[in-house]
Amino acid sequence: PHVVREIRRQPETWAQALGLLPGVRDVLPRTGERVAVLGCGTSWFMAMAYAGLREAAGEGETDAFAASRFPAGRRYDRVLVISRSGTTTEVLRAIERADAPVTAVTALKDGPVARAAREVIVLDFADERSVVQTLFATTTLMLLRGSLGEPLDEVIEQAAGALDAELPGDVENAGQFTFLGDGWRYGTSLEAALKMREGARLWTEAYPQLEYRHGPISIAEAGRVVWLFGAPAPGLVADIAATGATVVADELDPVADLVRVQALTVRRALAAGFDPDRPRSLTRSIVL
Ligand code: F1P
Repeated sequence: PHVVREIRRQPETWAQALGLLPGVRDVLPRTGERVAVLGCGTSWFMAMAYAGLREAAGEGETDAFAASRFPAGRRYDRVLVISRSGTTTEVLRAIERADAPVTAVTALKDGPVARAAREVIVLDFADERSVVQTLFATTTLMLLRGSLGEPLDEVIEQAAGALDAELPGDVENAGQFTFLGDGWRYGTSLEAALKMREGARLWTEAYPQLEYRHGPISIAEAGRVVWLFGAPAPGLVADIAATGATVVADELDPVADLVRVQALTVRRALAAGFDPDRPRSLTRSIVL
């Protein structure tokens, strides 16, 4: 499958993208600017992760929206849109509503999104043959993390190690997965859950960590997994373990951890006889 190669290419492709930083800094949000970040599906979740990171870094107010839900009339200094295909209709309509300079991050150099935006960052070297997004999404997020000044060498190393990581049998074979993450890690949790749904048709959910005990824990039981992105809140691991569910909690960077979920998704898809490149009912881009 293409997606297997695309997952494996991530660490080197991230390094390549980070090399673009000096040339793209002026079209990315500057310190103090009020920014909206938009996308659909996986691209929306990457937008959420970046928004959380940018605010935590003290760089300025940052709102993430599903492109279809971007309100007209809000004042922003810059709008950043993320679209691998560069053709998604909701993103195009959101650009029409934007009352600020728009920067697009896309794999398609001369597509409709690139033409509608004022500035474009083209990540064509991170484009994918698989419908299921892995490489483009993480490359975008790593570029944006780099723009916030985060040191990322260790994340790249961790991800390279995560490619071939073996997971315990009860995780490999579980019937249901819930991903939990706080702050920007909520975005990576949503993406992990979407990946397993799209790629392996598994029942998955995602919540902010502290929301989990407000209801979602009701379905936890043996044979199901609760996977934590980032350090666990006090008492959370014990509360989950008491249900019989398996807890996954590691010290990995959330993007490196996402690589483990991508690889597991492919293993589960192949074991179930699904084509992980072409999930039923999904298309590469939604053009309305
Ligand atoms: C966004 C997206 C993908 C999803 C599917 C449909 O596409 O929602 O995340 O996997 O392929 O489109 P894009 O705007 O990033 O191309």
